[in-house]
Amino acid sequence: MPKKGGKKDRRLLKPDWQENHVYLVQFPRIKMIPSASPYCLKLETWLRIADVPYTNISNEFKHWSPKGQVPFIELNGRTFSDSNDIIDHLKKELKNPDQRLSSQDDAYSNAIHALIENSLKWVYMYARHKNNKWFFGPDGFGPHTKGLKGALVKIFGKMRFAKEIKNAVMANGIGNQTPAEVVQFAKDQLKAVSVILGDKDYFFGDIPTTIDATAFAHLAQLVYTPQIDPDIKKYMETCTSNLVQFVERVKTRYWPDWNNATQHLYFNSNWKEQR
Ligand SMILES: N[C@@H](CCC(=O)N[C@@H](CS)C(=O)NCC(=O)O)C(=O)O
Repeated sequence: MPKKGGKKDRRLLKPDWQENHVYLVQFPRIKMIPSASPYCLKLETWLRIADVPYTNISNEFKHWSPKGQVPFIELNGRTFSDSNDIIDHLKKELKNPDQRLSSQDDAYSNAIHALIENSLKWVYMYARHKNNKWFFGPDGFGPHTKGLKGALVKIFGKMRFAKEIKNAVMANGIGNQTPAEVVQFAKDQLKAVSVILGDKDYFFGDIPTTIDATAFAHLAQLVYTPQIDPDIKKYMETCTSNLVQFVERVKTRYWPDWNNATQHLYFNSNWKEQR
């Protein structure tokens, strides 16, 4: 039984765990997109691509990883943090959808990961810094923040997220740019990702790998959550339409429950039964 890594000296949210079953702790669903956290959406999509059995657990805005974030997982009685570290661990211990990639493919995959997760993502982070009203509105976490306790979550959650995003965009430098500069940056980054994908179904051909989960999770934030300027989505539709089609392809194949997840905030992980 795999027991490497992770934290074991921490109270488990799922003490009666099943062996080799992933308990994925993440934000509850919202109406715009199954998760406005690209890291949560990436990890959940990855679990589906790798065909690893998992159960969602809401963090209820109060359960955080030892690093103070979501997502995190519990696996075989231990807690693992950070979506990328979790994926690396699961690839070693459970399933590896990247097995067939050559070492050169791995290197490209790392470079595409950096382009998307360390560069393109600032486009929607900037938008979230300028406008975060929707976070706790009816299409955001609003439905999960009813009653007195909910009102407190709303106030403190909004402050926490606003501060976290402000610190991040300011430290990155994009926070000081004008919307027009960010739109241009978005177009340049999108063009690069679009050229790399080309006319392939997935980044490495016909079969999805980890980078497809990463790309999907971040591109979906651009497609489904508010951006600083409508020009960004228009550009995607007209000049990088292969990326929009890619999002749709991954969504159709791995998120047959997308409508249930968004319209009804369905959190069950029995996605295959909904195909
Ligand atoms: N590098 C981490 C980033 C995770 C992250 O930034 N999570 C955000 C939500 S998108 C979070 O938990 N923020 C709460 C906080 O830091 O206060 C990963 O890949 O999991």
